[in-house]
Amino acid sequence: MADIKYLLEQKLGKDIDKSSQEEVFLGLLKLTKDMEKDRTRLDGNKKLYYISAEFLLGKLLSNNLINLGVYDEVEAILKEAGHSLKEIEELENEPSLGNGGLGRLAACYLDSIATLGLPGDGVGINYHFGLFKQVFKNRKQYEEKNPWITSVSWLNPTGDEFDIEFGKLTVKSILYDLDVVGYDNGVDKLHLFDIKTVDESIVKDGINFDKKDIAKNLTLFLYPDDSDKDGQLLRIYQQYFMVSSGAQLILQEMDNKGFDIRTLSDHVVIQINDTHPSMVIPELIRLLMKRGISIDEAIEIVSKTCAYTNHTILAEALEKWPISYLEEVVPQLLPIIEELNTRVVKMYGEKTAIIDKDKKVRMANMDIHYGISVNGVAALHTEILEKSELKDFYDIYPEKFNNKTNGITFRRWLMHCNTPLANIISSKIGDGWKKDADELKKLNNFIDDEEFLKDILHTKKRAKHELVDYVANTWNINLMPNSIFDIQIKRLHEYKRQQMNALYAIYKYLDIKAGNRPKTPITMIFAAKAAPAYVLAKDIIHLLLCLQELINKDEDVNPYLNLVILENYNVTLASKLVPACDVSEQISLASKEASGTGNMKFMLNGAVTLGTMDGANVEIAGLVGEGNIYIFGKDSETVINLYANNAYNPKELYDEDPDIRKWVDFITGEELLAIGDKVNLTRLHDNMVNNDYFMALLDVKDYIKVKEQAFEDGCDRMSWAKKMVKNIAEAGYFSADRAITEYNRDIWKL
Ligand code: 26Q
Repeated sequence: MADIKYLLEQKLGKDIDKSSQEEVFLGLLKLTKDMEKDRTRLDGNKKLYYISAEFLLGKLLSNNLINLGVYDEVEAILKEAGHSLKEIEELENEPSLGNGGLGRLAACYLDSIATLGLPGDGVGINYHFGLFKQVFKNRKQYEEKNPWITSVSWLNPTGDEFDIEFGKLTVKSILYDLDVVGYDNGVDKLHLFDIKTVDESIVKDGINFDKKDIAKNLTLFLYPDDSDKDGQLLRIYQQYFMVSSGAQLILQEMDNKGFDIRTLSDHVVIQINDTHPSMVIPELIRLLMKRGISIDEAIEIVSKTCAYTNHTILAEALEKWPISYLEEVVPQLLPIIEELNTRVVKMYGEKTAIIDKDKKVRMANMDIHYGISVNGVAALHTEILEKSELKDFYDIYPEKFNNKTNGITFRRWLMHCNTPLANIISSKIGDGWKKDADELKKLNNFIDDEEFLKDILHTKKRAKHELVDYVANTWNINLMPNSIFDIQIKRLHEYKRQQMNALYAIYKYLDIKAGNRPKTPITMIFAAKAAPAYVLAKDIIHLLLCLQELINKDEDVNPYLNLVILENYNVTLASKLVPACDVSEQISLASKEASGTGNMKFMLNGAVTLGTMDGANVEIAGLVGEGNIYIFGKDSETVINLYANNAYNPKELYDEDPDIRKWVDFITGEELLAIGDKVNLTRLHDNMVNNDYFMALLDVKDYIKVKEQAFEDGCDRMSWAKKMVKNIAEAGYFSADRAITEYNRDIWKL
């Protein structure tokens, strides 16, 4: 203890109690980086490179202190000096280098790879501005730039540089490394590439900038809006920049270790996180050929090295780039991609071609033909890939397909975000679960232990109070700590159906107005960012903000029902919301959510899922059993058939069911029009009645019925506490450690 205090004061150049919060933060950051340097660099004969356009890291200070095993000690030292580690943590900018699930998954996986002691580094892009900062003005979303890099930060310059050639220009990529410290283990690295000529001053109002000036904008933003051609070209520039830098780094490391590049697949495995890094395949082939290897051999070597994870079955998210775009940005790859395509077509015909009849390059097709593995991210998702979306490929390569149900790191999503809960769990079953999550099953022995149940309820209440205080201090909104907390937090997308949840709010508002008061008050919490160009998603945000105003201001209703949509959802906010949740909303249209990982975070923190049989919800249901989850809605088979037969008609439901009509029409009724914007509300209303592509009206009645049941059950706290414990006890399966162990066993073989 004295040691850390001494070292920290050395960094500060003065006593801790004489230092400001900012000074203590910087001192801790430097000290943590020193401690990480002392950890063993994880290494071995074979190494994994996890390439991803996104790593949604979240703040790192506390996470790193936990993994170094010094969090409690540091907290105590600071406390003694009159400082609070919790407050100091807040000073760190969140690196929001991801959009959502896929990016956060990559961050959780880095944590587990290091924790399991595997040699495996991340490869990505050092965006200067992470996912936009969301601001609400006049009940609408606006976007602002979201800088995170400060003069002293987690980034370590390495001095490594690589030339990256595009059709029209050449840039020098420079490499920064972040240490990824495993829990009670060594360190891996996250390699983030940048260029020196990036110019932050080209950002005009909001997040607008000149998309054509590649030398100035290449690493400026995470995924700029790609709804136009310039945005799409910039995306291709970013992708190639990442994979060419990564491929050169990989070959350099091979050389440095004295390995013959012909033996690449013995020493390297590359996990391609969705199709954003897929150009690594032709790029590696090109680089091997430059070193004198024949094209046949180069293709064979690379095909044994790469593996592909699919994260979505939504058609619009499957990347297809016009050949002409690739010609413009990376002409050197075209002959290789064409050759790869020719070989595929010769062997298997046009059905699984890489270049389709519209002259677009299908990135996923390239990954599947020229990789060792294809995995989905939940059992149902993988089944749908095999049976329908990727059936033609499954018929050719059944042995390549495998499932890897997603997982989350329990260090961040329990030990850090909900330390009191982690402590009472350890008080019952010891702390073996921190390294072996399966041990949480031991909690099954305490489902009837009244004292334990009371402790669990007490912890939940405490978490709610903390959240209520935070919301009051940050936004001046007062929530009811004694209510049931019903939470839906995730990207705003029609398939996730926040709009269906809004229909519940309308139903409940009207029901309370009619005199039916819920036994226990209900707090509905949302948080979600909408893609800047996604009109309907922004309309749904507008609806929620209007409902927030209507409901919270109505004195007949607000003692029984509150609704808020919190601004700027990110990892930091999620860590405050997850511990406080009673009912976890996982209500995507069945077959559309590949897995979900928020569902796992909530479950681990003792929330009960209200969800459809979609993604990993299916596996949660299987683990906790019927009485411990609330399932509603049509199943994936039914939904897939409705699409196949074009048999869904929302207008019919709207016309024939007076309840549905009443709720939907409320969106453009006088109460909401008095608050909101007619254009947005009308457009949304029209879409729900005449389009409703993700079938909210199909499931809404069952949803409301089952949700009401959940809220009623929630009033009996002791029987609810048993459900909470069952959920925590079965959450071990969703540890990222389990997922990574499977990746290694089946694919990487490190
Ligand atoms: C593609 C083309 C053009 C522009 C953007 C994109 C694009 C960008 C981001 C496509 C997809 C993404 C992100 C997808 C994603 O986050 N998927 C989520 O992955 C999680 C981790 O596996 C799953 O749990 C979620 O179910 C899935 O939605």
